[in-house]
Amino acid sequence: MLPVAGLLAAMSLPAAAQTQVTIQHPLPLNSHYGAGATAVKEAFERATNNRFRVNIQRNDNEREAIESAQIGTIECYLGSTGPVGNFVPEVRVLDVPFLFRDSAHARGVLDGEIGQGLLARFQPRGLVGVAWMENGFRHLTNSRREVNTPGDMRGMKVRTMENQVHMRAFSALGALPTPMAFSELVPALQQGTVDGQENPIPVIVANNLNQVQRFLTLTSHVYSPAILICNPAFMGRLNAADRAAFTEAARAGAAANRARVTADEQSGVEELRRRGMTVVTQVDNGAFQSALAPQAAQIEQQLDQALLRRIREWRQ
Ligand code: EAX
Repeated sequence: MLPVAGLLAAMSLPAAAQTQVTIQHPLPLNSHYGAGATAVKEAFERATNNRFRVNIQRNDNEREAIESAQIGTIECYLGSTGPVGNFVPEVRVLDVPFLFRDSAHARGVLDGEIGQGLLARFQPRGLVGVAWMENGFRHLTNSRREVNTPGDMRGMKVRTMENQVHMRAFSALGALPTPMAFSELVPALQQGTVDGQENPIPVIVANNLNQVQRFLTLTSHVYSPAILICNPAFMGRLNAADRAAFTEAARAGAAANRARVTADEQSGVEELRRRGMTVVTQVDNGAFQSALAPQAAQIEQQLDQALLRRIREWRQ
């Protein structure tokens, strides 16, 4: 609820006088991304006395939304880093399966000098990496059978994000990776074009993927960052105070987004069981890591190995 001053300011400013800022993200408003975007909106509008109006829109094609932020048809994208490696190749280092030990490790790396150094790589690519957020650890769902071991995935058509590292990893596990935008996922699952997909619990719950997937295996095979990316011209038009306010609002967004991921991960598995999914909780991650090992070395050879080492060695 806006304080009275905020309401008076909002009432006093004709909409035309407000600078419009559009943030697109791929999920329902009632999701971990919606929570983050709403927190950015409320913090930035309050800090600028409503001189800016933040419009939150859903666009479930992440690559398209990032392209729109790059050319300036929207101001910002909030979503997973899935397709980001196609724009900023250095970010692919974050896509390596089993790289992060847990959320604390991932959040600490991203909020520290390693993550801030990666954000600096966006500017030369015509984007501004404003803040890291979170999608969560990804798990496998499918419509065919329980998956307890890598062998159970053999021949399974699995939708992946348009992400080269993920595609190579699923090939190494004997699956048939099928990359596509999130916007195409549910129709592909409904039509049987693919048997399975992989996403964090918050995404599975928010999109009711239990309606098109019977089995969930808690593989935690890769940590999926999210990110707030904005258009350079938009950021350049902000004066120093407004830019500081926007950066602070992005921090508030990250806190709200991560809190919602934590909550969804705590309640989501039971909720998916309640909705009828069969959930494999005891997963031998070592078996999946061993199955990936031969390919992992090749995948990592094409990435910044010194940075990978720093990430693995990072401690609180
Ligand atoms: O960002 O494409 C995906 O599977 C993403 O995880 C989803 O759009 C949420």
